[in-house]
Amino acid sequence: MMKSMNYENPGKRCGSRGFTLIEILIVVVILGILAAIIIPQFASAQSAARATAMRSQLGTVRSQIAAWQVQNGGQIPGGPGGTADEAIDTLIADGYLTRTVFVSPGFVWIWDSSRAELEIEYDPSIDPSIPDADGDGDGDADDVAVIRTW
Ligand SMILES: [Ca+2]
Repeated sequence: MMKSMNYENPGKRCGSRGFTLIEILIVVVILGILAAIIIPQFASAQSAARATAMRSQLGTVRSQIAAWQVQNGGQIPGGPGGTADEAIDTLIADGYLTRTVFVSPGFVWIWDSSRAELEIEYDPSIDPSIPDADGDGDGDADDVAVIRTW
């Protein structure tokens, strides 16, 4: 009697049932589709955040240059003919900045030491992953142009 019942349901185990291969494959495919949707959005948000962070840094350094000039009789931080790094080092030495302001890869400070004007440019030959400065979801020549106007 017992032997005949086992032959009727040879694949059935008592009390537990696992997932079939098809069920597992369906779950894996769904997770893959979700990842393909979500990961590019993270990359886009990261690119936009990188542009926003650099713009914020630029604004901070510019305002501290202006404050330094007010306190130092309109002189040029770093001296006439100095570089952007020399100007920033002067601000750090005098307590206007707490540390060196690092630029994200591809960004380059442009310092006009005759007028104490700090600009920033993006050089795609240094880092071709141009940050999305205009918020349209991609990084291209338009973003390089936008960064130049900051
Ligand atoms: Ca863009």
